[in-house]
Amino acid sequence: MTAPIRVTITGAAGAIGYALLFRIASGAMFGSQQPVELRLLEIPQAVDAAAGTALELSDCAFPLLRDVNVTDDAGTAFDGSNYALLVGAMPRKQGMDRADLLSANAAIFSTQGRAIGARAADNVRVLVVGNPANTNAAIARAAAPDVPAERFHALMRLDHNRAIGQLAQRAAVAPSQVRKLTVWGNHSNTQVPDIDHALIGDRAVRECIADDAWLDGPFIECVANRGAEIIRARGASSAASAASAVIDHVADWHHGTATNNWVTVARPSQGEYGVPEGLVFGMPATASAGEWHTVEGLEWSDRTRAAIARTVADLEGERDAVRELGISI
Ligand code: NAX
Repeated sequence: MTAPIRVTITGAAGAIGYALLFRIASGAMFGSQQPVELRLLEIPQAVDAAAGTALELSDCAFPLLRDVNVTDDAGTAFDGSNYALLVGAMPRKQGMDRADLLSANAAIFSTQGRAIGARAADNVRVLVVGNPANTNAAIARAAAPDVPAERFHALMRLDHNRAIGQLAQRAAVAPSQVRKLTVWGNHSNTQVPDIDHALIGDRAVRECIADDAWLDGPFIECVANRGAEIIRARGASSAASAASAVIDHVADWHHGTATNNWVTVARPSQGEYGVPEGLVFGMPATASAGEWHTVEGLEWSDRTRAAIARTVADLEGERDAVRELGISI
């Protein structure tokens, strides 16, 4: 019998949680032979709603789902956790400025980081989804100094998948034909989708889609502002696509990335590409045996280099605002 993998999901009663839980339980994340246990963490006011979702999980009779536990206690939620998916966060409310938002989230992610450090399994891997995701991941990492820093990621796979979707549509090919693209930097509108090394089939994107004006303009604008476009169209933010990106990210972490490809992962910089150490930064990476390796040596165009300087400054601004709260990240 294969031992179950324990997955903790925070914000389990939210929109992304609702789209994510059933896919994890069905085997989409770890495969059709791997049992899972779910630990759902919510704030006290939303525990009943999460418990309702747990009833529905039971009603699906998923063969791989061993156990579901709902709690508002972080220690209980992260106890023995192998994967911690930090989805819940404080949303920006009317009248909140960036400092207010960072401060509210610093409290949440410090608490959860400490609980992960104290209670999670030795092999715990952490993916932060709640915004501002990159800086929240840095905060959680700083609160769990005994967990290796490279185990704390922020979700930028949605940005990556959005870029693939746009290119595949434009070239009229299946998304699986698009490889080796990168979204550098922050999961914000300063992110830098970069297709200069990307391929469609075996041809360079710029050769296959011979329209530099589109690639350097509307394509980048679309990917970087897709979240706002979804909100305008649906009246609600991306949920199923975000959950799908979480599945992709963790599945790659667990099983390894495909050969001859890389994906975008935001993880603490170790100084690669001159990015200041510790910033949780979207970079090209491959995974094998549960470890990620940054793809090094890619060259940047002048345009990409200037855009990357802006996304670095964006993240440094968030980092400095958190430091002003007395939190050392
Ligand atoms: P919802 O507002 O639907 O759900 C959030 C849930 O988190 C709520 O149920 C709330 O009770 C819970 N929560 C809040 N504080 C908590 C805490 N301290 N502990 C446990 N649970 C807590 O938001 P949803 O649409 O699910 O989005 C969740 C987060 O993902 C947001 O911060 C959102 O901005 C972020 N996103 C990040 C994306 C990414 O690519 N990194 C894309 C999608 C999404 O925008």
